[in-house]
Amino acid sequence: FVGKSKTGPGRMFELMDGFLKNDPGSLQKDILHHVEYTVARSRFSFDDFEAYQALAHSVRDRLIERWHDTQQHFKKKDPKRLYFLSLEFLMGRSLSNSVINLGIRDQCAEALSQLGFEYEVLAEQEGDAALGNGGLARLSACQMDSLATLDYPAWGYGLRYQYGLFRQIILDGFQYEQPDYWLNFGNPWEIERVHVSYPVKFYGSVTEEVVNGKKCNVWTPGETVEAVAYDNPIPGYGTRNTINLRLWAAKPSDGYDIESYNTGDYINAIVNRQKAEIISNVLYPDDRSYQGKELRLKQQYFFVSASLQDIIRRFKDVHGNFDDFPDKVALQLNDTHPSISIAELMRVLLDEEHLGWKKSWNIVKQVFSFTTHTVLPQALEKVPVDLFQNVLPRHLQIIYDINFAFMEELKKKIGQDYSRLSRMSIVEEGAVKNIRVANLSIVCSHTVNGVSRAHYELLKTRVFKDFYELWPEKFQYKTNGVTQRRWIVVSNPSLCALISKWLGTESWIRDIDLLAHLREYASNSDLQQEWMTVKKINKMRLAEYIETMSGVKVSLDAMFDVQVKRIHEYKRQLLNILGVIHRYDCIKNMGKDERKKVVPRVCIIGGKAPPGYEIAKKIIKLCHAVAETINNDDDVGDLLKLVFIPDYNVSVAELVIPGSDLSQHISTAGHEASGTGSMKFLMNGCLLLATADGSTNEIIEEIGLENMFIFGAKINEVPALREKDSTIKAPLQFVRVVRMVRDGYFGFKDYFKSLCDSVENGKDFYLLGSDFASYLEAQAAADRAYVDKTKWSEMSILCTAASAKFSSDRTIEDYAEETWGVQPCKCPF
Ligand code: 9GP
Repeated sequence: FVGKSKTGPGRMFELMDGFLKNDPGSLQKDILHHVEYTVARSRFSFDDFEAYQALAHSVRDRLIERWHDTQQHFKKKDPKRLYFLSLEFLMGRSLSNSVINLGIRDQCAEALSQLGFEYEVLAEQEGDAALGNGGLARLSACQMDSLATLDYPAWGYGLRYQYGLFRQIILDGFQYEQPDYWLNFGNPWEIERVHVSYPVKFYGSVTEEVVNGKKCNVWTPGETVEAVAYDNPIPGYGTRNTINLRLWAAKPSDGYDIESYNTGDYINAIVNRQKAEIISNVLYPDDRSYQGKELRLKQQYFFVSASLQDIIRRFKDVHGNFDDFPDKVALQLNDTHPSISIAELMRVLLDEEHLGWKKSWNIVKQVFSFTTHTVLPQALEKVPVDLFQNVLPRHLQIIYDINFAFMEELKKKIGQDYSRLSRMSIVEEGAVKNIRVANLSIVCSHTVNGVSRAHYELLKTRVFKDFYELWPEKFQYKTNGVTQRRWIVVSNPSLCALISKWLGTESWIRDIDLLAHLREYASNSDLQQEWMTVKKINKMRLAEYIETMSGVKVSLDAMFDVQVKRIHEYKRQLLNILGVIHRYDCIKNMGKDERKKVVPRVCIIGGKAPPGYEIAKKIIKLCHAVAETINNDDDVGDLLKLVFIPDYNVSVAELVIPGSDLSQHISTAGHEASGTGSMKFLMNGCLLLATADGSTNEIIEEIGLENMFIFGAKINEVPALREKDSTIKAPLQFVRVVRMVRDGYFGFKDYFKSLCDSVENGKDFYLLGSDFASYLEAQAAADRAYVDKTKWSEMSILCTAASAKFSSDRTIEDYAEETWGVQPCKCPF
């Protein structure tokens, strides 16, 4: 104990009345305590939101206890720790996940019901923590859950953006972006650590000086910003282990800058200091490209500099020198966003710890592992050298030195192959000189991971071919996974109960391989019936939501066919909409008898378009325009509905996914690195209509082609198809539906012209035309399967059974063993 207390630890514990108890009575007491003293409302009068806040604080108290015990245990054992560096985490809501992982959901519900509140209603009060764009960010959140559950000694580090991903508002079918000031009503899930803060420096100049008889590069920075820690406890399921997600917020530095005050302009001096906070203000809402943005570079450096200072401080608390650093520290680079940490660690070891180049480099190359999440060359970050020079002059020097050593080594291996040398160089020459951040990450990491087998193949043969040929041993892949805690237990409680009933255990929630035993009952008619009842309950929830959001009433007998994800041309929401137009066109041209055979569909699309991505925004508008026509056509009625779900986010996904019958993952083959949405749908017994892209190839192996609807060109066929003019191969149906849009059948003729142009006249880069016929065939196969209810329910059960491989628990175990070299460290309480 620090401080002057004469009270021993045992007595302290007694005074605290031991650990907090989890029975409904104790929870109730705590809730009321927080109503009165934290929320500061009278315990005789508080509303749903206040009750949510009090409940959240009661749960948080329990998280903090476990967090303390876990950190204490890690400190005592001093295991090798994993530090997961990511600029994005899409955590969603914390309450629902925390009460499940702590095992106190039912107790909370009972405690609340005696107070006159409903747990579900309170859970809805929480806004999403949306500190990320899409797949990469949600994957980080799933992986944190698995790291905690599997007892790994891990920490996450990121940025505490004031504004999360924008809110999507739809007006007249057009997307508008509104800021998501998610902290407006406070955030009970974080703990501000005012005493954990580090100075982060920018700009300035570097001079060569002699320090202690040695030549050194001395960086005199021009700006200092303070990074303050906000801790977010992440509880594991079925374990006391609770790990930390530390997010940094920028605050003006305390340092007294006499000069600016001396100018006499006190107000402006203060205003300028306040500008420091801009760094952690806003998340970049586009995962396609971040090239050349000063603020983006500052965000990246800000969070890695603070994180490394924190990591090194923790290490030095126990270790006298850096010899053991690689045995105690694994640094995971989640994409290239944190890769500047390589240069920063080098700088600290060289300039602050004075270890010399050889020793510093030897440490650096042992600690970093890098995972890339894209196949799109335009998404590989580049930073203009001029920008680097201005913002981080010392880091640029270090990167040049690393590159020089690398180029020398490479020349020895490959000789004077200048074209290859220039492709592999960390510095890109040209009119604008750039730092290629991916090259830096590969050169300096011991391992480079892809996120699915197909992605790995593309990395090897296309994206990083030169590097693979040089260092094949560096390249690995870890197929992505998602956490069953969030994506079944929290989001689909009825299915969770049903699975546990049939497996006779809840152990699958931690030991996902058990889920495969569902296969044994897939043809059991009792299970099938119960399974479909659960599906119906979830469809009812979703139908109610759709009606509230869009006013469209949908029939529960219809197949709910869903595509929810970021809107991108390569994800091909346009193919989906053109398919819906085709279906509509067919129905309109059918006779009465034929119509009787039509399988009714509710087509659901949701997702945000990056604000500056014109074509993506037009796709959203087209979806609304088509929906307007179809949904108001009495001639079609319940046979077809099209709805767009606005502001798609994690909590909306929790509602949509369990209520889906069919889901679409239809990217042009070779464009989706992995895809994780498909895994969530699969877990929830939803059939997949997909291209053989990303992880889908591995899903096929688990469930079999006969239980999916696979269509379209294969990855290796795409380049050749692109060579040809794809419109020549486009079938008549395709030409016809594009013409309907072009001719203004759905209005907005001029507005949609460029959208139509993007898939015709030899410009169909994403091959909608050449895949259209097989897409329609796959859709027809899904219709046929849906009619046979027994078959469909069996396939649905098989989907869930086949999803075991796609748990993030498996991904994390693979990373721990093959990449990070970390072991579980279980808190003994
Ligand atoms: O686009 C990929 C997606 O395929 C993958 O599943 C996900 C997680 O690895 O990362 C996505 N990438 C991004 O979100 C940004 O590049």
